[in-house]
Amino acid sequence: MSLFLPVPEDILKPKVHRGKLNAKGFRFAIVASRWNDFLTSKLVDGAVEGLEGLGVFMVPGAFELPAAAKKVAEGGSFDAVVALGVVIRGETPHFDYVAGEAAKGVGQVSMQTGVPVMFGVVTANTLEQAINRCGVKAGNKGYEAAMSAVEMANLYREIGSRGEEQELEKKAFPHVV
Ligand code: INI
Repeated sequence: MSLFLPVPEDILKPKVHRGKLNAKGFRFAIVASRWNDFLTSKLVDGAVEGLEGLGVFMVPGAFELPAAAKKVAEGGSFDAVVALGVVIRGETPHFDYVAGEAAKGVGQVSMQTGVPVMFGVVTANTLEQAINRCGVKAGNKGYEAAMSAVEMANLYREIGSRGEEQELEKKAFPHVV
């Protein structure tokens, strides 16, 4: 005879939280660079397609994206920020500094502000690679970043409301929690 009670299978399964892809009711900001504008504008078009409640903020180059994203995130008016730009490798190490700072900075802003900031910057070795990632052969990285922003905004809302639920549980059942 088994000493163990049968446990319903679904109790053992962890609940997987995945942000919905529904942009309704959220506000999104796009920060985009003017460098390589003929391509960056395609990323902005792609992102705009997937978002609502939009504010678009232009900066000179990808290097300036993190600072502008931080200002926007700290303003408290937006649920997520999408940073868009195109950096193409040239003959000098300049690419590495610009692309590196943009990537690192965007990540830092996300962590520091608690507002999800997407990295929708195309970093390409050639002009052809960049063109393909701005809506030609390899998708539109602006649209993809926008979808990630929608997913993260939904997920953050869910995580936040789970925290509130737990606070209520603690108040209602202090002897249990
Ligand atoms: N900015 C870009 O967004 N893409 C590039 O390809 C680029 N290149 O090649 O130089 C670029 N440079 C400008 C940089 O982002 C800053 O705006 C500038 O250095 C002033 O801080």
